[in-house]
Amino acid sequence: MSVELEEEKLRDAVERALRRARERSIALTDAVDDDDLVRQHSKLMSPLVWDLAHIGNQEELWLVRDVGGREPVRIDIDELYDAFQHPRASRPSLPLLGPAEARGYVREVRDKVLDVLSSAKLEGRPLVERAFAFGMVAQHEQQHDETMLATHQLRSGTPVLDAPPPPRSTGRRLPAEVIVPAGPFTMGTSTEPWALDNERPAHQVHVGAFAIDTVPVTNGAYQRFIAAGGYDDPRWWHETGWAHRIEAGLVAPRFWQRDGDGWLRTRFSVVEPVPADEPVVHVSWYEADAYARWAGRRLPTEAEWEKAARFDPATGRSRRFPWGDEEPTDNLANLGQRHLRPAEVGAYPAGASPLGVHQLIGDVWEWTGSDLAGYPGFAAFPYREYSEVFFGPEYKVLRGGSFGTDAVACRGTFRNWDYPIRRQIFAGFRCARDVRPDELG
Ligand code: AVJ
Ligand code: FE
Repeated sequence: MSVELEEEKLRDAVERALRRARERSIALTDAVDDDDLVRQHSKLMSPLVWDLAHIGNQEELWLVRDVGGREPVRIDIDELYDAFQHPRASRPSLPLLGPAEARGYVREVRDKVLDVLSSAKLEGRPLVERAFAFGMVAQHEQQHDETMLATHQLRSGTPVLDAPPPPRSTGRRLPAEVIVPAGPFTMGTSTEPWALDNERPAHQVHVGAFAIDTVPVTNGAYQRFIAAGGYDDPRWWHETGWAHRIEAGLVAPRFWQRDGDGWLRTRFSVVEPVPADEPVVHVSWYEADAYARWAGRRLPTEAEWEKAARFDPATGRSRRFPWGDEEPTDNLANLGQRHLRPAEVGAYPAGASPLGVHQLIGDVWEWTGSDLAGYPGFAAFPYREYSEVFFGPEYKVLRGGSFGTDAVACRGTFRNWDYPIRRQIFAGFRCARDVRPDELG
């Protein structure tokens, strides 16, 4: 392929990613009235109208001013939309752009960006190499779209979002777990064009033999933990987790309520029975950790999760995704807010990894046992506040993306993080365990 043609394809891919993100931002903000847009639905979240203008402001900073070298659109509002200046809880009291202003602002920025895209050099400096800055901005918008979806889940009122149900399980019986033999594998990436700084560089990691669940832990399995008194027995809980469980009065995943002997959940304002075969969602790291200990298991480390997802024993290579190097399609993973819930376990056989681990990508974010840290050779790029300032023991890593995550912000190397008490994100988990040498055959 000629260089010109390749570059044209790259510009088209950028434009599609930006347009897809914007369609979603508009759908999520047009779904509610203005009053709802400016209201804070939870102390944990920004008003939706803050997310919208913040998306535009980041796009302006990186693509209009830096890449494009153009005049600022609104230099006066940078401080309002700097996530480090104002904690989420204080954002409703700021003199924010109103709904109409915010919509006008993001439109104006986007018009300039499409113009910048038509002539920007896509090589020469790291920020623009293979359109990195554009990819970063599309991912940023989609990350906030997932955050806005979580805000919708926290919102009370009449239902406003709707989507077709995900595919059902094939019903084929799967083994409970998969054994991953000991040995090195390549973790992270140095070649993925739009990978963020914390996914880099690629490096060899030696991982001991372990077993990992074929599918995420289901609501049905999680209900057995509850029924067995799992929330009342400190033996299963991390010390800090037990203190939190008592203080916060945790008895079940967030959004669940008892219904006789069973459970109901509220999902985007609809109350429905908890489906036994779907991955559990809206649990904290502490709850996941306690469940695993109760089950005689543990959470996988981040390296174990990534090896289960990417390692191909036939070639020794690490793939971009469990199924191979091709971008996700509808039959491979439940991503992109096409369905507003996780799919039953066993619903995506084509998306399994070479070792036979299912639904690693999509459905629910998966808590790992690991703290967020930089890989050996980590270099903050293009700003320390994307990830470096969060490195340390306060944050636990999540992997794999959820039904609310867009494909542009999800791959085998992608890393997410949150505090171990958080439950508003679309997070579940799967378990792992050490294996004895005699199990390796
Ligand atoms: C990587 C999802 C933890 O939402 O705080 C958005 C992504 N960074 N704007 C977050 C992010 C800056 C980030 N997470
Ligand atoms: Fe942001």
